[in-house]
Amino acid sequence: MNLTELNRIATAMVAPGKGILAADESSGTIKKRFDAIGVESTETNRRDYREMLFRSKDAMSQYISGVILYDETIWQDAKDGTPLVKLIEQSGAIPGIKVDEGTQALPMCPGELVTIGLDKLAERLKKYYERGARFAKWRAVIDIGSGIPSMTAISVNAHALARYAALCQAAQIVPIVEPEVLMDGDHDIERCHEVTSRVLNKTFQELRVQRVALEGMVLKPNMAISGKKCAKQASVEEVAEKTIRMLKACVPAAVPGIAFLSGGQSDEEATAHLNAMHKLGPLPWGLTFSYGRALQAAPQKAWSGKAENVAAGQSAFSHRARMNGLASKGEWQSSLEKKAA
Ligand code: 5MM
Repeated sequence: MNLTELNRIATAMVAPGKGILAADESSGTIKKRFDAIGVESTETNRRDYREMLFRSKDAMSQYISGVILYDETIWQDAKDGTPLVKLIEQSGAIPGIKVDEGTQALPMCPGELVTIGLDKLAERLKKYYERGARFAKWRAVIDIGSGIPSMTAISVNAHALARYAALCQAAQIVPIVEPEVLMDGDHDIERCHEVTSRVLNKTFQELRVQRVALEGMVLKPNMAISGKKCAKQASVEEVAEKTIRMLKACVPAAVPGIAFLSGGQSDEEATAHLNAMHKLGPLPWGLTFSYGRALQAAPQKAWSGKAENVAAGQSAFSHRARMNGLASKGEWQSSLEKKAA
């Protein structure tokens, strides 16, 4: 393992002003997104949509540091025959790959999930590296509810995240470690803060046990935030303050960067929260976005599966990428959104 190189890539993934595009929706998830805009989820439509994003010059060259791909996408070629991975590289961004294989019910723990995909992972990573992937992603899902999460769910998911991360580093691939505590439910921000802290502490404990080099990874956490159905929604300032307090307590400074998931927040909320956190600096790690929905909802709507809307889709994507790029430096203002509208 060349840790200097892993650290160089991890640092580039969280460079100030840039963040990660999570375009790794599995076939089931992208179908849901396409259903919402009335587009059939065929292999060609998925390719055309993602090609539109990766050919968005402004966004990709200025505000996107890396793209997380799904297995299907990493092997696909653009309409003109150029591999999609090459399009990403040519824009200056780093290609990455989702390597988990989704979740399964966790035995003995009703309502809880464990992420799978460790079997033959070393072989798969080798092929992905040869294709150009320089980082990977694995997402663990932790739900908050009555009596959950159990310590069992937190523990087995942290163990799998660390097994995955160690395999990635051995294959010279930077692991994005994503333990997502869902924002579904009516819990308040305090409960999210408490559960996420437990999950992060356990995850870093496992990473250490399994000898993962913290300097060669990126953390992708949720923010400390109110549950979607909670009657009392925390303010932007409170989310920023609690999230930074939580991360400072749980994430070692050796980690080069933290890139948030958006988790169902609105586009503008996700941007405002990241921006507000940068007002609380200096911070010990790079802090940016790795958004899926909060970067793609607008371009999906603008595109709606029509070739004549490609320019509109790209401009919607570039706008969100720019807004989040500014937020990653604490330079975003809501008036910039209004001006663009
Ligand atoms: C883009 O969505 C990713 C894939 O999810 P599925 O495996 O369920 O299709 C997801 O892992 C994503 O990378 C993160 O959760 C962040 O996405 P959001 O939309 O929460 O920012």
